[in-house]
Amino acid sequence: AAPRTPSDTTSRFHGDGVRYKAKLIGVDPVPDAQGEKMCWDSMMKLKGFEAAARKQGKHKQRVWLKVSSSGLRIVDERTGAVLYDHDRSRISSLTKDESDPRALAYVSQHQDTYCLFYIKMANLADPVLVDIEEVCQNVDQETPQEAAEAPT
Ligand code: I3P
Repeated sequence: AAPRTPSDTTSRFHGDGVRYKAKLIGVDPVPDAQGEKMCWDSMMKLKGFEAAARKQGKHKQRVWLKVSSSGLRIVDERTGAVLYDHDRSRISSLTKDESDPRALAYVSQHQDTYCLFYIKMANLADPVLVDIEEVCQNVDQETPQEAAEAPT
């Protein structure tokens, strides 16, 4: 593990990090690591599925989105089970949903496959976007070697 600096241990992203109440709108395999149109198309497709499911009386899964210095985790609110665990080095794009101030999406890379995660926050998405940017920025700015060499 990388040596710990004082700023790491005092950061609110240390350890379990910050958790946000949210719902999972959907998960969609996408062809690339990023791309405005690609992400938007995927989000609108998932939004369509959400609307169709709601018509059938189904509800979105309630989750916690946890933002920590190691990355993002999506945890089932009811069971506490970790549904997805994304190392910050795997987050390849982050999208603010211009059609919904409470929603956001990000793309996570696994080897040469990519998946978009579309999430509806219980509150405004802006502070969450800022947090994710802060955590993922560290990948580029502080530990590029570590991120590039992380085991798969
Ligand atoms: C609900 C309402 C909520 C929504 C919820 C809907 O419909 O649109 O805003 O939660 O989604 O069921 P209604 O007003 O007819 O009860 P979000 O705002 O968090 O999306 P859900 O059922 O998927 O939780």
